[in-house]
Amino acid sequence: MAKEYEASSIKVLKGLEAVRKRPGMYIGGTGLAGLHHLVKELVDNAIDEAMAGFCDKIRITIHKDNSVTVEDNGRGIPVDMHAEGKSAAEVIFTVLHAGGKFDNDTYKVSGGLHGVGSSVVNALSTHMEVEISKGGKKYELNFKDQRSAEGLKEVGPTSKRGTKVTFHPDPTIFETIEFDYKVMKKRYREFAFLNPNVTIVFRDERSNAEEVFHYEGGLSEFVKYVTKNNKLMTDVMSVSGEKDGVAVDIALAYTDSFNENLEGFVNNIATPGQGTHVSGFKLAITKAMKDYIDKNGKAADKKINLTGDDIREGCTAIISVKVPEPQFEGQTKDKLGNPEVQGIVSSVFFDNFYTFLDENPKAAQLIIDKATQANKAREAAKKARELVRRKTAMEFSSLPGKLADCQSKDPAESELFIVEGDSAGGSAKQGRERRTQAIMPLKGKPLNVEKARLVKILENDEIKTLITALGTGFGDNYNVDKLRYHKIIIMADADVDGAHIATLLLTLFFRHFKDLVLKGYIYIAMPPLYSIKRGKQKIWLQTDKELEDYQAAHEGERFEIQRYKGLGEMNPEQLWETTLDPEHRFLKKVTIEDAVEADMTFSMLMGDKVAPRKAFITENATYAKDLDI
Ligand code: 28G
Repeated sequence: MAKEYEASSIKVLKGLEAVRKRPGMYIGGTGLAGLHHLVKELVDNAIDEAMAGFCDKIRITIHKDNSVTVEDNGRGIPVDMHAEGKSAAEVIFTVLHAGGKFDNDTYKVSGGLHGVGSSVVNALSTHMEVEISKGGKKYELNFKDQRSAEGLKEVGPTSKRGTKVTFHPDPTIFETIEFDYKVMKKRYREFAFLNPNVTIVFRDERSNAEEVFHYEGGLSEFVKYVTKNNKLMTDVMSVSGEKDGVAVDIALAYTDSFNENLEGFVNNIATPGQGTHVSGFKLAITKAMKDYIDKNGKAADKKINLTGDDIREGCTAIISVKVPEPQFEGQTKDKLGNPEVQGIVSSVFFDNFYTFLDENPKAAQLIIDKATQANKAREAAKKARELVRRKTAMEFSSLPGKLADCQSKDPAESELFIVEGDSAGGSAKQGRERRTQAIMPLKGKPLNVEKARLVKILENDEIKTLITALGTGFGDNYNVDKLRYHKIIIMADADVDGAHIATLLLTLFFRHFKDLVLKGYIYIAMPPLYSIKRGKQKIWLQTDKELEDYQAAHEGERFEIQRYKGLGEMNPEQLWETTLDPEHRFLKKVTIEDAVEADMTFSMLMGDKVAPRKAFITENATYAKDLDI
């Protein structure tokens, strides 16, 4: 028996050793995102337990020593004994892929990297402490360097139920073990909105911050939260139903915004790539509105042929489905593929929404009026777009004069710099590497697209030039395969004006070229503040803090400090050295961590309400730098 146990232990450790050798394969990487992934693995398990209906409280605590505890009040991980004298719990923490649950009657959190399980967390931790409360008894199971010397121990009686896991991430594996409270927080709020019966308590003992997420109102409160920076035109309406084992929950409201904002979730996982649940919603809302207008509309309204886009202008909706076996598609596995879900969502939503319209004629008329205005604007935009299209076709042979294009025709190696101001633009044109780098200088501030309808956007010269340069076309005519640069780099000063320009451009990309953001083509240049020359060595420093650290580390040595002022004050060589040269420059890739938050941020930054914008700018003093969309 002892021998057998030993043999199986060796096999097990080999499995975990594989995770330690190539952590990236299991958690995506060893940076901050990988570190956070460990917490996510555990929280996902707790969420699975909540979705199965056995748990209504999840606690997540970051401790002072950067260990993290996740605790749920579910059924507790099974403690029965397996072959070879091991408990089921020990197997879950030591055998790769045995961590997830395979009960067929529950929804699992299982897309892409999800669900690789608790054993991966153990594999990448120096220590791990597990406490299981179950059947009136409390058990402990401790690991050091992935091994449990004593196995599962019963330690006494308890009236509680649940699982509590504390892990200490291995500092030799991770680049950092400093958890980021703000980044982690978002996901927990979202989960609480999606699961109104669950309370999540998130604590950070390093700063004594604590947040309790619990939203009785569920998705309706989610919609209120998402639209808090817009003016609401209707109340929030919500629809819930179930069909063929698929649960559908939708909440929506209309705001005075020109954008639509549909956010899909499948088994609590956000689907920025949308999919069949979102298309089902779109079909149903279009059909319900059209049927309603046919039956009850005013004569004038009946004459207008509204499109789905018209009907969704200003619509904010959260579409959450629970699907037993979700199929995720697309490059980033963030698009729901199950074909049956479209019809299910569509039929659940249609009936309920049609009844709502029937019972709320005032709200119905508001939506009709909004859609009618959108339709008129769209017709006008079509004409403007025709114009742009014809011009674009002509100008392709001669790109706009303001653009200094690169020689390469290969998008993969081509870069477009959008540069604040003519003077920096001029230096950039001289300092660049002509073969692969194109420069487009911006005069003044670009148009605030958040407050303008399409017609106005297409009349704007700067935007026309930009679209022509990008090569993708616009709106219905948009084709990402025609993109001429795979790096589009926003280059603005590190001051308030520069931050504003960067934000305006990001808004344009986020609202009208979201694809480019999702694909990771948009960057922000981050010119350094200082260069240091020490002997033959030259290095660049981004911040005052880095300079202080450098000075402290090289006390008594001779070195030369140069401070770089705004872009406009650099000569072509300096601009090349600091911002253009791929060997030395710092670029920040713009990613959409959280589409819901990003949408809110833009509505707020570019919208009408002054107070939240002021608060945001004060909170994020270096705001373009940290703009987290
Ligand atoms: C605190 C950190 C993260 C968990 C449970 C509960 C059960 C379970 C977890 O079972 C094995 C395989 C398929 C059933 C299930 C307990 C059924 C009955 C569980 C967690 C057993 C896994 N009793 N809670 N795993 N399945 N919480 N929180 O990890 O057949 S993991």
